[in-house]
Amino acid sequence: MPKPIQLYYDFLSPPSRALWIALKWGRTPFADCPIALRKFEQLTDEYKNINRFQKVTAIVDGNFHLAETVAIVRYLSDKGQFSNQLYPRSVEERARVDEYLEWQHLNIRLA
Ligand SMILES: N[C@@H](CCC(=O)N[C@@H](CS)C(=O)NCC(=O)O)C(=O)O
Repeated sequence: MPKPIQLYYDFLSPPSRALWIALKWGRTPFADCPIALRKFEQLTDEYKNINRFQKVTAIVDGNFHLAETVAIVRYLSDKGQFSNQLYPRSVEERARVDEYLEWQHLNIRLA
């Protein structure tokens, strides 16, 4: 059985919360790796080796490190490790979800 991904997150972070809930809901196995933003744990050298941008969310999958929540969703989906109900396989349905994922950066997150 492959080693589960490690998920670096903080519940203070909306994208982290969304991904954590999606993985639980979709029954994607992952190892919990909380990073306390209030303690500035994202700024340690140790975490910089996990995510060079020093933000949550990030994952480690074997030797592969990836940041940016939306990129993580697409990566896990391509690997068959993300719920097809949340991120569909059909080109049109996926495009509709992608439309929202691109829209939310400037219209929900920024504010
Ligand atoms: N677009 C990124 C946003 C990353 C981001 O801005 N994370 C914030 C929390 S929501 C963070 O880690 N802030 C800590 C810092 O800037 O030091 C994603 O979706 O993962």
